[in-house]
Amino acid sequence: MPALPSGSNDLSEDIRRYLEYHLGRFLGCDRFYLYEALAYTVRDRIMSEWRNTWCMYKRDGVRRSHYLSLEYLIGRSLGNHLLNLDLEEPVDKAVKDFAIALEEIEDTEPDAGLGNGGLGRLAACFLDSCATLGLPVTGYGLRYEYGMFHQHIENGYQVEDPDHWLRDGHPWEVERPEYTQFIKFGGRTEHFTDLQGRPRARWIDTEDVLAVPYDVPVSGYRNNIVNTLRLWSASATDAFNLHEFNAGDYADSVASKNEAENITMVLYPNDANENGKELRLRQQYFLTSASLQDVFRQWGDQPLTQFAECNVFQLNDTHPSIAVAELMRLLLDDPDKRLEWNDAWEITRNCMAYTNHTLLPEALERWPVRLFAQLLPRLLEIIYEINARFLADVRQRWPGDTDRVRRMSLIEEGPDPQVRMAYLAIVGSFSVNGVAALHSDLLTKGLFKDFYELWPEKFNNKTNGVTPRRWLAMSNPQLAELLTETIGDGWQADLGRLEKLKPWADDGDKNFMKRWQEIRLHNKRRLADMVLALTGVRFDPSSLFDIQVKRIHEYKRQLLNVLHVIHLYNRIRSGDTENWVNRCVLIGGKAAPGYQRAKEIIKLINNVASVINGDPAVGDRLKVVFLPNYGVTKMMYICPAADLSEQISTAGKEASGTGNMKFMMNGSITIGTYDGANIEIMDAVGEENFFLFGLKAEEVAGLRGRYNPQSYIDSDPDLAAVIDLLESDHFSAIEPCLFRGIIDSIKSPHDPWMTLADFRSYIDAQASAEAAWRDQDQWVRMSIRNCASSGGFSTDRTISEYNDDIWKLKALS
Ligand code: IMK
Repeated sequence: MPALPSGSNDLSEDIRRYLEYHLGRFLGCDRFYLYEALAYTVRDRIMSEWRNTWCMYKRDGVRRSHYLSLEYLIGRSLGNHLLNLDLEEPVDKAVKDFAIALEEIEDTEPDAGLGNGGLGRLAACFLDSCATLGLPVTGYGLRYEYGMFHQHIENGYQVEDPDHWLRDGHPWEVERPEYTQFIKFGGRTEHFTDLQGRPRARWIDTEDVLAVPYDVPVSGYRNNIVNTLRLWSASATDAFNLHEFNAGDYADSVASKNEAENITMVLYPNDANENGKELRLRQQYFLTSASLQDVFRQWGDQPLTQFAECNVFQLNDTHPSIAVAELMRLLLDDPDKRLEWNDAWEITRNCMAYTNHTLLPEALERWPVRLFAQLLPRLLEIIYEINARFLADVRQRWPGDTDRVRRMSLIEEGPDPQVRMAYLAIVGSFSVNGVAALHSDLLTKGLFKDFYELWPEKFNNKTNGVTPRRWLAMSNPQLAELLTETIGDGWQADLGRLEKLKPWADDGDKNFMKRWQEIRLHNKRRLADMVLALTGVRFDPSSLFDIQVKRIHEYKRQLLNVLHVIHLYNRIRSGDTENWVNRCVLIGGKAAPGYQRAKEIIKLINNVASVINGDPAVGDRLKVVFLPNYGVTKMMYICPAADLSEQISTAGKEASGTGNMKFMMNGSITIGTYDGANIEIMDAVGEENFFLFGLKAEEVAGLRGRYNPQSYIDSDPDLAAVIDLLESDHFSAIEPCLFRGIIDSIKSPHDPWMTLADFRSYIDAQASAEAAWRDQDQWVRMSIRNCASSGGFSTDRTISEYNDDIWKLKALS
């Protein structure tokens, strides 16, 4: 299959052909059709390498990895492929024939928002790095009809709108109905003896659903590799319909079709909170079973004894952890497999690897046993058997330690017994990793202590990263150009080379520093335009841009940011403005629709913003906005324009963070707590190029039970003034007491996030940031040093570590 020509004339001809002959549109049509025609034109240029790559991976004996994730936060694809295939220039030229700028076409592509936040975006960055490193890794996920909801703000409150991203078609996917799988739900199990006289189980009377795969290409950076993301879509089986249709109940039959197709209808919009809905468990099993069956389909009739040598499954958190039991089921029950328990268990334990992404105990998944019994009866039997054998080992290792047995059981006993999914994942895996050094360490000391004592060799760390193709080359094209001019090409796929920038900061090269600053100013103007368009608030690009964008969650402490904003406002009001640094504060992020407190926090931010922005005494000294509908594409405009990156979670709560890395890579300076990957960021760049504040994780833990927020208020007049202003309804004049709940929560001795404990040290760190800002030369050097030290936060490094320690795949580039 020959590659297609990619000169600008060839491209232009193809775009026209798609537009007129395929889409039936003409010049002057809606821009979206130009995007579609261009996307098909580019996709054509991917096809032959896609097929070659797939053929290489399919050869017998090639060890492969399968990344199982309920979320992939992909964002836009066109620009990413143009960069990877080196097509930016010819396409830029080709679209001129259509009297439109490439950027305008790119702007019509909707984000593929099949994820909530960091966990989903990490999966997308991982796929990018796997392709760039030429590793045989396939992503498996769900093709949600509705992705992450769109957020708009009404009267200061979040309102959710459905994201029907597939409505106008998705040009990057290829449907492959020939690889459809059957997925079972419900029914009952039956035990029998097979012809060899061995006990066997069958799962029968099930209601089956079809899983139809859609493949999305994942191109590597200029290496002719194209990996695959396979997304499953649920569809009713014909048999299922026919049955009721023949019985004469047409309406019921259509209704049951809906029930089946509901499975992949919508992404659950919860990030690091529990949810517990039956449909979510259906989604998890649907993804897992379809993907495992698909891997066995490809395995064909090769001997199962070699299966574990050639396959590894990486579980993105516990969401697909039912894979442990499902792999056992397939190996035990499938008529063409029928292994003995021990052989099946040996394979399973050698195939599965689990990544944990949270330290919040309340976010650990548990499913009611009764739900399992109803929905997945055969899997529950297998989980019981795994548990029985596992607990026998625990008893043998710690005789008489019944409390330990109770603690480690896969089943949490009680009035409504629960399956502990994280424990199932640990018991069934050969590797368990956290996502930053502190997080991995805390897992072995806290949540998973008992398991660490049993199997210390399973536990390891893989610090997260972000792909520098999207988060530097694409997001910050001007800086990318300066980098290439200064240190040469090649940093895009070897980010450690950014180190070579350090002398330019140390020598204080005037010309280089001037260009650095000009580029940052340009990026800030671009962001200011977006802020103005979306909020009506004018940001002065010469101000300090202070930015916190991430999901709204109490542990991430957007509230601490707000307290600082109110403190600045108080200073302006009291005339304490000597040496003032003008500041634009931007906060953005979505709240889970069921998370009331997070939604109140959004309302508070908006109310504080409107009071401050509307106060003529404030002027340009302080601007505050809540930026609506934060997502992947917004971040591409935001991270190159931030001066200060707010990473202010309660220490010991943010597993890693990845926004922190995007900001650093683009030359922002972090103000942050000693938490997650912040610690590694600070180690890489040096404490003098980072604004550190707040309690350490062990201090937070030590304070628990003795935390007395009132004492901080009593001893800190600035904090007292902030709380007074909040309590005076200054920001809720027309709705008195609107923020009572929030205020009470931070004043409570039981506040798990200990916001007031860090107030003073946060205010001081903000003051240090202002002092640094006043010396612009110094600030620019710090900015350069942050970018120069960010090489370790490329997912190329992360994925290399996954490969060296866990997957052990051979690169095929
Ligand atoms: C996030 C963590 O909160 C981040 O700290 C981390 O950087 C990111 O994952 C990538 O590792 C969603 C989650 C989660 C746990 C459960 C659910 N952890 C993260 N997102 C549902």
